[in-house]
Amino acid sequence: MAIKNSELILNPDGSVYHLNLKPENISDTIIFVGDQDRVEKITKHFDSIEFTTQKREFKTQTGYYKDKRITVISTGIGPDNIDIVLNELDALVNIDLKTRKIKPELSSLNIIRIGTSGSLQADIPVDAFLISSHALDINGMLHFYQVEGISNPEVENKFIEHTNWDKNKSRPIIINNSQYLEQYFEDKNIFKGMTATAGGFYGPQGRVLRLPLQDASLNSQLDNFSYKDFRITNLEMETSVIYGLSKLLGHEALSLNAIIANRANGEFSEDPKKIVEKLIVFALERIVNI
Ligand code: R1P
Repeated sequence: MAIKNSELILNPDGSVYHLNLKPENISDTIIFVGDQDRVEKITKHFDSIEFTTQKREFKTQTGYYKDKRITVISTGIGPDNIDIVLNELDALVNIDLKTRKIKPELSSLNIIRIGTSGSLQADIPVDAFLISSHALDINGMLHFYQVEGISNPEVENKFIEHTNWDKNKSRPIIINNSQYLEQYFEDKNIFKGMTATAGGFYGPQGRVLRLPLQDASLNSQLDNFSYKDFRITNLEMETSVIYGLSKLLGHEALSLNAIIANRANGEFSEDPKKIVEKLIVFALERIVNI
């Protein structure tokens, strides 16, 4: 059955509504960044750039780094934007935009997030790199999809018990990364751990300016959660929904974090731009092998 115009919205030129992209504009290997200004910090390393567009916070460039065709796209901040970016990217490869029908053979994208993040653990210092082995969703957007098959109820229940999680908030969901992609980024200097993804920067990450929190102890409960090999290493705002939607749609996803703050000891990187640049160079060198 054809997907209605109101559900899959296309621009007059046939591109998808928010991203302004057509199928030929993207590679199957896609780097996500939050900040639109970070797109060119990546593509400045490319040998050639064949395509550039931007609508709102969604800036996209596609080109070649060595022999690898790579697309870089900025998602802006937060889970709601990831819902738009992942659904529209998936539509570009898995829906025939002319007939508006789902293609009989589905394609899988390789998605690598290069983002910044705050460490929750004293032993994971500022300027470190961290691969999200799992993501802990404390935001709730994913509950609008059928997530039963991708969650980890045993660990989630331990987390709910440990934090005395308020029943008025969405149930936390834990999602695994892509083991397929992780093998390309193995390195003895990179930390690994479970990344918590919050749906906001202040209250949802335990920051108090003028508003009191529903649960002022949540950050310390995140820090000291420990069950089997699981501990929560860092906080940011996209990884769980990138992992969740990628699993549901059949794509591979991995989140690479430059640790620019340490919430455990209050430190902030003296040169966050430098550590992000270092992570970009590292990631590109590994992405060419995928
Ligand atoms: C908040 O300042 C933003 O920074 C982090 C968070 O996930 C959030 O998007 O990542 P990026 O630097 O990749 O945007």
